[in-house]
Amino acid sequence: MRKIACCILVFFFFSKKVIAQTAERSILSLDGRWHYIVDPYNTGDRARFYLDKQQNSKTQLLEYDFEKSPTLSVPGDWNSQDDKLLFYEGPVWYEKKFEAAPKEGKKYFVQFEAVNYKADVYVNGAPVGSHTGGFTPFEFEVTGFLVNGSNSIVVKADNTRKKENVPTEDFDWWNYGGITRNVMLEERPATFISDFNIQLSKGDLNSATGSIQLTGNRLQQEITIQILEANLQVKIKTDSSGKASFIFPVKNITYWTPENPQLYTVTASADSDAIRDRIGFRTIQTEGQNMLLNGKSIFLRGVCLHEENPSIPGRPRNIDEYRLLLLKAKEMHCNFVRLAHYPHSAYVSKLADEMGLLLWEEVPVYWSINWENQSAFENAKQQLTELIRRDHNRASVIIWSVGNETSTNDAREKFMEGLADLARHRDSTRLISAALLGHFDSAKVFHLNDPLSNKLDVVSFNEYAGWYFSSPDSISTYTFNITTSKPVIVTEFGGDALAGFHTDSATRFSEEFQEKIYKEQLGIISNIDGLRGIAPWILFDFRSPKRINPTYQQYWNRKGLISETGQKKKAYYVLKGFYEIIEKKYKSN
Ligand code: GCB
Repeated sequence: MRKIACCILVFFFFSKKVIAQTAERSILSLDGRWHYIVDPYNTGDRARFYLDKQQNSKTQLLEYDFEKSPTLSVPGDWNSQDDKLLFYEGPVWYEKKFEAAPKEGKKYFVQFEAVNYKADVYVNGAPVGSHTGGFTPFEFEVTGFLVNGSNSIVVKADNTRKKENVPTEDFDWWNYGGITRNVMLEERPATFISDFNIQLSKGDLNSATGSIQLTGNRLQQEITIQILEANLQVKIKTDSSGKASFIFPVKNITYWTPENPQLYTVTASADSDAIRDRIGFRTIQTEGQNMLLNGKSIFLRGVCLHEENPSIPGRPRNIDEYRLLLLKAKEMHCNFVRLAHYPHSAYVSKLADEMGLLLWEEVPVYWSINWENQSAFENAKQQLTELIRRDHNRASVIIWSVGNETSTNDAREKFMEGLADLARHRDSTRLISAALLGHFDSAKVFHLNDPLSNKLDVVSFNEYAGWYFSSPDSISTYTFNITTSKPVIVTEFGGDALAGFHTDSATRFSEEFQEKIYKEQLGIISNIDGLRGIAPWILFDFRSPKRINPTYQQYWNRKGLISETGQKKKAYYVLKGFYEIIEKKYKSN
């Protein structure tokens, strides 16, 4: 197998460029061109496309042929790579050949950073696993399936929207399908480190806590954890299940902050395996209605993001395209980004660690999930678990969000409270929230009566005064009655504007209309008791099949502060000005 140097914390895999060597593992990238067959009638299972047959005689009846089929780039959604597939939803079969030389005593895993929505994976014709959920990483062991020489991998990616899916059938973003993120084949030792997490203990700047898990047949080993630049070394022993938890004192650490995003190289070495990652150390907690980063009060100057940017149609495909998204947030003086409404690429949290941005990460429990359906609940839990496991060492991530704008009812409470419990159980050090739904009453007072708030650390909500309610002129007459003793974040407000459409501020879809919404909203929101941050909707215009106005939208949600071609709208400057003032205020405190 071709060796690519690797520096990995298990389940974090970045582009070849940023990977550094450890002796124990090697990674073969399976990115590149993959053959594809569009299968609108779902023929491939019966016709056994996964056998990847070639035409080898004149008489053979073969009604598919990957080798003669066109190719798509992986990573990448199919919608933006083939005009015919812009609106396509359904199964698409992918195929790629790769060379391997499997070694005795090693284990091999094929890893996907995300496939939207369902993936059935075959290696050399054999099924190796299926995964459901479009935005989180997964892997299958393929040790016994690889052969020396040429191998074939076939993936059936199916983005059919279904009632029992998470998200369900109705959502306000493009249902980009396919193998949207990186694919790799990893060689590991027979006993390997399958999980490792370390961070400062909850509310304690002087101790680090975490755990490590070995998988394989030599489960009891000594592990050395090292943070060389901080002069720290600790030895621990795993138990008969391969697990060890630890807590140890730390000193001389420069704490991670958005202004100084200090990262340390952390290694965990067992006899048989070693991993390495760049990790920042910070605490996050609430105290009454205050939010404290490293014990100091913080205000979140945020913005929402979808995983789309003006440099490329569709999903970003490499780290630089993701960097652009975060750079634009930083330029606007943000210290916080809400990654809506699903887990974004692992590049984003890694970059946010490096660039100094705090993150809100969310699972696609959006609008009206099939709350009574046990398999939907299991799937939501699985997506949340995969996300936390992927990002539990990212200092940038301070909030796990268990969903967005879901109406209250008993089954929904049970479902979402279950997710909040799960997040807390898996990670006691971060805050838990959800973007809740409230309402304005006839006296223009906003109320939030959501029992889920009791399970959350931060009470967050979306409101659209000036867009879905009334017009910008009357926003100043709206008020908020949020009765909570917890910190509050306004996780969405805004309105559509077509970049370049200028007229008066009473005309919908004009930049002036949107600008006025922002000016007025910032006025009323600033009066909310316990307000600790805002994340207006949204940094960039994004594709949505629900936004069909032929003059202004044309399948784009136009609530971006920047257009899909990179043009900044007037409201952008309003928000930027507001953030500059807040930033100065917090610096001088
Ligand atoms: C919302 C949703 C968001 C939509 C936005 C809109 O409340 O959370 O996903 O895109 O409103 O534009 O209506």
